[in-house]
Amino acid sequence: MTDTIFALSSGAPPSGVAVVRVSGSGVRFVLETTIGYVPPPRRAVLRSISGGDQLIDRGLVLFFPGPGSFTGEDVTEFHLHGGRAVLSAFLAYLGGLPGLRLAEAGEFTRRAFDNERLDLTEAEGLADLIAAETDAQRRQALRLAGGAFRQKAEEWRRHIIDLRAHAEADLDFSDEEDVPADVSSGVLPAIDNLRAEIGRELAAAERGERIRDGLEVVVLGPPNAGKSSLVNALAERDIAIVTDIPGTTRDLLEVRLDLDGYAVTLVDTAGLRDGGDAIEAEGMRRGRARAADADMVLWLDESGALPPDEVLALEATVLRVRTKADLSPGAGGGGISVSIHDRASIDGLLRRLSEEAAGRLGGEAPLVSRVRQRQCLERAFRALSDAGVRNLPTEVVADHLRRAGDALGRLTGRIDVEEVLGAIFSTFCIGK
Ligand SMILES: Nc1nc2c(ncn2[C@@H]2O[C@H](COP(=O)(O)OP(=O)(O)OP(=O)(O)O)[C@@H](O)[C@H]2O)c(=O)[nH]1
Ligand SMILES: [Mg+2]
Repeated sequence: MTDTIFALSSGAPPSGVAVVRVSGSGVRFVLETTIGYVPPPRRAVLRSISGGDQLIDRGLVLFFPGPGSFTGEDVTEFHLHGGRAVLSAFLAYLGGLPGLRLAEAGEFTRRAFDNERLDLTEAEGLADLIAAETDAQRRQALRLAGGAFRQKAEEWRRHIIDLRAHAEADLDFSDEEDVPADVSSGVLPAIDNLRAEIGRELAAAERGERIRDGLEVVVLGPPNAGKSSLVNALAERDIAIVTDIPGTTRDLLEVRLDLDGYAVTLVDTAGLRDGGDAIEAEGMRRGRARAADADMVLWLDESGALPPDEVLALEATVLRVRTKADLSPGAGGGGISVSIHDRASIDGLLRRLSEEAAGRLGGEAPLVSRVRQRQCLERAFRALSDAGVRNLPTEVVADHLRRAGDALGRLTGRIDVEEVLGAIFSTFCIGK
């Protein structure tokens, strides 16, 4: 028998209402001691809630009997007033009951997973849904949490098991005359089809990961070009220090933007120039390193000059921006002209960035949104590629198919080592 766990599942107090969730075999006992009886399943009851001999609060209480609950165990929810004293009294009381302890991060979801109420991709979807900051992230997470990826992965895995059975039948009966010698002739095209289908999901994976993690846009340019001023203007927050002294910014500064539902991380950097002191040089090194992995670089320059070769050589899309347009209106130079004193020019640049984000991340949401998921699919893809090679001995084909199936089993978490699961669930918040 496992411990009965409890936690505050709603946000930090004070709040109007706070939800304390309890899961495990001790739930009925908790209900008996706090409200005097076990309420009917899934019906909210308004009750005085006491801890020992003192009244703690009055609130709604719900009981979800296992196995049809979120965790698969008996679960109860107390909807209390979200005051600090209310919560600390109630949590202290629960912690003093025999067999009860505070839940660890992600432990409710972990129990749901262990009891097969959800698979690993759905658990990841739930974590993403809680972390989602933008609409595209929310939609993607909801799809994952709803089982879209699990269903696909299970369908693929069943198909692979089926193909393996065919290949192995071929193996078992190859001596028997009444089974045709080319049993596997239907297997190879089926392997190729499956491989192509998984390949299509892999091709969309980078987009899926970007929706989740956000596009990286790094702001580069000479010192004093107005990089920090522009970052502040785009974010409409005073994040970076701005002075007329060249070399003001040294550390990388990040700000998250929500551009029409797409998450973007905007990074301010130290101005690029020859020389500068050791601190500035380190700042430039960090800026260059960040730009090397960026999706987009905004090259800022007062004159609208072309970026240097090192910037043009970056993999990122480089967008030229002429800054301080108010100082030399109508001046030439390529790229987009902006001035922090002209809101319309800032909004124009934001629109341009939104278009770029929508162009890269728009369309139907991909199934893959995490490196872990992509790696599992890649393993399955490689194993299917190996299995699809012509003229292989049947037992070799069967073994490659087994590897492909195992990779999908790891994706959904049905096959895995404890430490991987531990690492994933520990990233959840407490109370989830
Ligand atoms: N008139 C005008 N001044 C600007 C504009 N943008 C920035 N400035 C000024 O230009 C100076 C430098 O701005 P910063 O934003 O600190 O420039 P930076 O590129 O971050 O500089 P470093 O961090 O030193 O590399 C400050 O005095 C700003 O007030 C603008 O659009 N118009
Ligand atoms: Mg700066």
